[in-house]
Amino acid sequence: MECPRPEWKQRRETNTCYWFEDGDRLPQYKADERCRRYDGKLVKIDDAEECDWINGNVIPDLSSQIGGGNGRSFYMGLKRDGADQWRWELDNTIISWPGNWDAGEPNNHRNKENCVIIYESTGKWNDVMCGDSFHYVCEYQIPPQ
Ligand code: MAN
Ligand code: CA
Repeated sequence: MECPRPEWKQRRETNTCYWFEDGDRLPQYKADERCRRYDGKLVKIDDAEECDWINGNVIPDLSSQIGGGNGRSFYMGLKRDGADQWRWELDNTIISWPGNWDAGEPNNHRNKENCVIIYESTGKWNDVMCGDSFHYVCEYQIPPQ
């Protein structure tokens, strides 16, 4: 099986496909809608290992795929729920590892930051307002044969 589009990157160990969109910048729910169009979801990062893989292979600056994208940020599929816990939209589970937060994050600035971005230059995470527009990373799981 293959990824939904040729430009998606496949992680062979897990048969997961990833795609960074660095054309459009969209609010979080629109970014998720866009991922769904390809039967994907905003990316779920299960553990430190997957995080490293994504930073090394998917996030353009860090993996030097295109470079020159300083200062850009990418949405992932993690959201603060009503009980103030970080929950993955992909499968509605609570995050089960500490995450890759930037220093001082998540700070819930002005009490309005319920979504999460990845900084391109460092791979670190920051909570932001879901209505703000950013690039995004989609994930697609190739079904078992
Ligand atoms: C600063 C920090 C971040 C916050 C943004 C909001 O960069 O306080 O935590 O998310 O501002 O613009
Ligand atoms: Ca923040």
